[in-house]
Amino acid sequence: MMRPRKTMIWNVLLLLPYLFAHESQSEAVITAYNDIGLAPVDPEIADTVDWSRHACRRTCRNDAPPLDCYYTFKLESYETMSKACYDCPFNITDCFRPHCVPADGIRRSLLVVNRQLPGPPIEVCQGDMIIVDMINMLHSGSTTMHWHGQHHLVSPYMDGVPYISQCPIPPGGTFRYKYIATEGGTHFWHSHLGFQRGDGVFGPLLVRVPPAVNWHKDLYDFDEFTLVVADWVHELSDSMFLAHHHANGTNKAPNLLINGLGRYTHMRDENETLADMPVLTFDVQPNSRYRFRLINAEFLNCPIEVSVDNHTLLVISSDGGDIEPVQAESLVSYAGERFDFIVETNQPVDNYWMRFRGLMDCDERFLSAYQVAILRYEGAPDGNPDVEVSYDRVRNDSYGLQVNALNEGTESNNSISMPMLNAMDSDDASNSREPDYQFYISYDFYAKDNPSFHRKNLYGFHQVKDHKQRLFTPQLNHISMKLPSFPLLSQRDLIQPDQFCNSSTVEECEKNFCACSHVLQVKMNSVVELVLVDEGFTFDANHPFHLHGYQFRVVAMERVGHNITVAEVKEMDRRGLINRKLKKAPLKDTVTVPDGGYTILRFFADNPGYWLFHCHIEFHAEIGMSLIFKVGEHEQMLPVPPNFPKCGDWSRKDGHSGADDPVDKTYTQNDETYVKNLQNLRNNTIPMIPTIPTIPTIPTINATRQVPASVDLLVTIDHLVKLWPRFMGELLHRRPSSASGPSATLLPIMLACLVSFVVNLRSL
Ligand SMILES: *[C@@H]1O[C@H](CO)[C@@H](O)[C@H](O)[C@H]1NC(C)=O
Ligand SMILES: *[C@@H]1O[C@H](CO)[C@@H](O)[C@H](O)[C@H]1NC(C)=O
Ligand SMILES: *[C@@H]1O[C@H](CO)[C@@H](O)[C@H](O)[C@H]1NC(C)=O
Ligand SMILES: *[C@@H]1O[C@H](CO)[C@@H](O)[C@H](O)[C@H]1NC(C)=O
Ligand SMILES: *[C@@H]1O[C@H](CO)[C@@H](O)[C@H](O)[C@H]1NC(C)=O
Ligand SMILES: *[C@@H]1O[C@H](CO)[C@@H](O)[C@H](O)[C@H]1NC(C)=O
Ligand SMILES: *[C@@H]1O[C@H](CO)[C@@H](O)[C@H](O)[C@H]1NC(C)=O
Ligand SMILES: *[C@@H]1O[C@H](CO)[C@@H](O)[C@H](O)[C@H]1NC(C)=O
Ligand SMILES: *[C@@H]1O[C@H](CO)[C@@H](O)[C@H](O)[C@H]1NC(C)=O
Ligand SMILES: *[C@@H]1O[C@H](CO)[C@@H](O)[C@H](O)[C@H]1NC(C)=O
Ligand SMILES: [Cu+2]
Repeated sequence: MMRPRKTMIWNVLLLLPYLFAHESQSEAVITAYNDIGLAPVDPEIADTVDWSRHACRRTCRNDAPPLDCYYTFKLESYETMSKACYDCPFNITDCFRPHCVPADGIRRSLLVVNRQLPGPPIEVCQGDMIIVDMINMLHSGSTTMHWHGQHHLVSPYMDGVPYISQCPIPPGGTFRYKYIATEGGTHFWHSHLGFQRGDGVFGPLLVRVPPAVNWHKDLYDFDEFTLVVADWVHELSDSMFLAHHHANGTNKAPNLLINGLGRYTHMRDENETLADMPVLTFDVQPNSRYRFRLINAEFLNCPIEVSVDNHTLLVISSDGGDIEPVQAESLVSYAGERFDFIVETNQPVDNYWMRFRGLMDCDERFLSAYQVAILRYEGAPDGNPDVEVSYDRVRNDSYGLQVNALNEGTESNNSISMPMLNAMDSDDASNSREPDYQFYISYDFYAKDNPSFHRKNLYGFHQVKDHKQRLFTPQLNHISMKLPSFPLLSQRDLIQPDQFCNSSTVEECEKNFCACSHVLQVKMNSVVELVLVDEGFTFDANHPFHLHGYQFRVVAMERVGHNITVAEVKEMDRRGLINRKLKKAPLKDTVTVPDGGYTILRFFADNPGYWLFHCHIEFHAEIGMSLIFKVGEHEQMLPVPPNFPKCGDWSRKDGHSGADDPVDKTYTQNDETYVKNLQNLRNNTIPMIPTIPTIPTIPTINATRQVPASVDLLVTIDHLVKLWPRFMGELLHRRPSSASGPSATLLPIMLACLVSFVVNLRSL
């Protein structure tokens, strides 16, 4: 077995001729449709237009001006295999009728945007303005939309995190998201509220870049294919969550969907005719190279192993950060991650399986969840590949190693872990400066009386005899996140001095259950190192972590043993046993940590604001497996646009909508306050309708390029001056060194920005 590093070098060497051989190829062609979306789209027709024909989906050119790209998203509760599906799957055409959400053929309730699953794709060119009118048509339940992978350098309040960047959008409410697509690459949008992502509220967000800043443009001929993977259960995720957290219900997914399609069981009609649900099929030409953009939109603990029979994957990018290409036999992706890979159709004309195999909670110990898609060469019959397919799969090492394997770090000889990959982008402050802060963030599942699921003396953790019904609580540094009742960023004037906590302000949280607003504060322009430690005592689990507002460098990742403590990791580091690979460390925004091991990240804190850092498994994040980075001081954070929706806690005695109790150790409901409030209500001394966030109008964020019509001229100028270099850096920083001169594409953007900046100054 070759050592991984050698293998990688070998791979890169193999690629060099490849790079040059195709030097003359032009960029991959994306067809421009020029149909819809250059002006706001009427909500009436939002669920009947074909969003994949959006005018912003086009070939990105070096010298083309950016566009304003409009989308109208209607969020609704809905049903799979509804009457819109007619005879699906007995008539396959019917499965693709408008508003038919076939999923895997099992009828269930779900949530959809514009009655499709996945939701409408957003496909733009870097520098475009994305404008999404989010209409919440749920009967009950609020929402927010997060643009996973975008950093919102000049629009932090558009990050879509409830109680951090904005108020939840109430049922019946509308909110206009508006931001510049600065981060090129494969991203996705998804609801950040509750478990809505698990119920279907997600879709692709692809930001293509012009050839001058596209490192790998010569490695592929077509850039048309997106793969959105979802772990699929057969009930609403709310009811699954409740059954698992309060009783003996399962938290394991039985199936996966690829772009909303998949098989589960044979379907049978009234005459016992059998039919299979349709699976995703890619029609390809022989001897071509196809770029696939893989998005892991999952919500449970179900890492996916991806492979294509008889083909290799050339992995070129992850989370929007291009890497030196590596040839892989397969790759593993975790919830929230994206990978771009190229498949070369160099095999005999035939049908081939693309396999998606669930690991961890989806593996053969549980329900063996897997799914397939078909790679169909032109000229191959219209059917399944001849090979039988099942959950089992044999790795073929002659094709290469696996990338990002489960619970394997740089110690592994059988896989290529993230720190072994090399970023295409040049080194920057994040990996060339000594860190100003180092934070250890450790976690496990703890046997604590988390009052949400175990009430002391009633059904305390150890009182419950049926071990299946004992709920271990996942926590970061022994703290469960308790979000405030108002958004920290947009209503920061309400923050109380003692509102935040962290491991240095709390006590005895290893024994007791602690919940509070967990905040780590760093100064602007500091380098931050995070040492994530998965202690690994309780379960063989695995958590992918996502950081908002930034990309980080993955500088180390190792599985040490079945279990490990922070003290042991510190000791290893002191003794020089932890090797940080700083040079060319890959840039990502979501990363896994081996169970019983660590992953070390570094980022340069130049984006001021409150940014969430959390496990991307919804069942974990929603019960507090998250913390917040406060970067910079309030004065350094961008002002909030005028009329930005507000919300908060209406029940305070002092009438001040405000801070939660700093630390909630034992969860004592303040009965006195409650009763008083109730009396107040009865006496009608305070209005019956609390000040819920009503969002009657779309907040008027001025339509000009990037300066919010701000409240304070001085603050705005100050901010722009500070953020300008970073913003330009964002747009420019992926320029390959080989590109000729400064990117011509970006000059118009810069000019547009400058003009709009001046215009805005005038208008203020
Ligand atoms: C299948 O459904 C389509 C409409 O969705 C219809 O045009 C076609 O005739 C149907 N095929 C059969 C065999 O019924
Ligand atoms: C949960 O408990 C019930 C009995 O209370 C039992 O019938 C059922 O099989 C259990 N489910 C699981 C997943 O263990
Ligand atoms: C089932 O068979 C009956 C009798 O042949 C036929 O009338 C009916 O249309 C069939 N149903 C379906 C769904 O094909
Ligand atoms: C794919 O690979 C398998 C195993 O190497 C081989 O048996 C099979 O013939 C190949 N399929 C095609 C269509 O070449
Ligand atoms: C692995 O792939 C090679 C072709 O690259 C093939 O010759 C060999 O039979 C495959 N091995 C297995 C176990 O399929
Ligand atoms: C990897 O290979 C090296 C050298 O052959 C060996 O010392 C090491 O133990 C191997 N690591 C694992 C995890 O097998
Ligand atoms: C911990 O919280 C306290 C109180 O909010 C704060 O002063 C301190 O800076 C925090 N520590 C870190 C590392 O952020
Ligand atoms: C920790 O891991 C070791 C093996 O590496 C095992 O022997 C031990 O039982 C584990 N400890 C706990 C508490 O699980
Ligand atoms: C509400 O009314 C009750 C009598 O109906 C009175 O005792 C109480 O003091 C009132 N509470 C407030 C807050 O005014
Ligand atoms: C945006 O700003 C322009 C001037 O820069 C002004 O004319 C226009 O009314 C503003 N639009 C909104 C929606 O505030
Ligand atoms: Cu987790």
